[in-house]
Amino acid sequence: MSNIVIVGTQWGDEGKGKIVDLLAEFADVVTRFQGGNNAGHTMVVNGEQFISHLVPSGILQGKTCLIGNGMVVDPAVLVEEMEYLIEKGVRVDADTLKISERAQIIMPYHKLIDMGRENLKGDKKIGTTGRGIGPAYEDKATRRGIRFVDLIDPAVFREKIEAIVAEKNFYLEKFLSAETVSAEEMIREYTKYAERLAPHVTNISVTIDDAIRAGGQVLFEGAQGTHLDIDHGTYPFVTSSNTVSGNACCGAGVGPREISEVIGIVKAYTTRVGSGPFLSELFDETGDAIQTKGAEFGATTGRRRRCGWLDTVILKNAVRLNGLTGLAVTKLDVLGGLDEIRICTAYEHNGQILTDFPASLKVLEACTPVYETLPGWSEDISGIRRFEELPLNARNYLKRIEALIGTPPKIISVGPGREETIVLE
Ligand code: 2SA
Ligand code: GDP
Ligand code: MG
Repeated sequence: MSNIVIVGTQWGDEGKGKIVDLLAEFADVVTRFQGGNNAGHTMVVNGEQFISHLVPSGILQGKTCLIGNGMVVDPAVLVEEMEYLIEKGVRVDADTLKISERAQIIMPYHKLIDMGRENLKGDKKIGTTGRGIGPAYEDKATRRGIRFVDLIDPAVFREKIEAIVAEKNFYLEKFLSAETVSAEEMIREYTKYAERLAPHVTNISVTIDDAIRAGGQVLFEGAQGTHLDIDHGTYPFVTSSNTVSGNACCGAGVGPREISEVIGIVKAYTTRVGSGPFLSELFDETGDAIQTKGAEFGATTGRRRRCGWLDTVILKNAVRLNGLTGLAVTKLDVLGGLDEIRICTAYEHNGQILTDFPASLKVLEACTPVYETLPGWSEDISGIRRFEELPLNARNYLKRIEALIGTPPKIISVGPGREETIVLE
């Protein structure tokens, strides 16, 4: 039995939802540990598509799903997502969905501040999802956040709201010229969520510990990607949480000795949504073709994703930062039909070759990508289920990735469906 962390290696949207749903068959518990409804995780089962923003991607496999303490949760979105899943016939009750009593609550003022700040920044904006993620983590760090344990206690909730509302309104009105909020309206609205969600609120660290002691297997589902990590990503063009595997421990309440495997999800090319550096970005018809064939639109906001070649400088960074034990390479099918495929293997900066990802955005902006070129394949590979049956050039592409970053692919995904998968070993 092993407890596995699954993380994105690039800038998110690598296909974590699909791989978590697939691996959840063998798990007992699936937990998210960071982020909120900025995430959009897609699962396709029997041709039907499900997109989850807060509920872990193990829910379709009927597993116990946990919302970790490291998350920031918009209760309106959670309730809506639960109703959507129930309507689709998925079992969502107090046994299959548990919420950490320590998870932070996203309030209406967090969303208004997020959007207000982005508007003020104009073309310097981060390109956030506008879901209030940054401001909610900010209040957590400055110890003014509201947690689920507070939400479900009416007196505590009222006290916390009344203590903060004047300050939030001052900032919204005077600094952001944004609309303000009403304490009474928030209390009225959030009381409904509290009543709906209270049966699900518990200590999920204990739930995980009980499962592990009973010999069960736990999957830790990362959101966003390694290069959106608040410490290790392309700061300040990052999200406001730690997305790397180490945060699975903090964000779910387990010790590091419980983790035995870390799988990095690698999209066979690179995408990014929002602003920020992206060295191997394509601005030509090849980029457009990948964007169209890969249907690269944000699963939360619908924004068009920027597309480019695979970049092994960032992948090597992800291997080290997450301690990856294996890869799941997704969307290999999307590269079919290209004459040539390029891999960015290093960056050139003022005549020097860099193979470690630089921290300075100024340095990154002055870098140019160094590429190697491999021959492509023309076959449709979406029906292939065995590695040996892949076209030679597709196999060579995968072998080259392994050689460049030193970590083996364990799963190859050739389509969005759960079954469109090649499992190695
Ligand atoms: P935020 O909202 O504060 O977390 O935004 C900060 C940056 O993090 C990026 N970010 C994402 N990048 C890729 N995928 C994400 N989820 C959605 C998806 C995105 C969407 O699954 O497609 O629908 O637009 C995600 N969430 C946050 C964000 O673009 C900013 O660059
Ligand atoms: P996540 O945030 O990492 O879970 O990824 P998203 O769900 O935001 O985006 C991945 C998109 O690619 C979704 O629309 C998936 O259905 C789709 N997808 C996943 N794996 C594959 C694959 O191997 N091939 C193709 N063509 N699509 C895939
Ligand atoms: Mg996504």
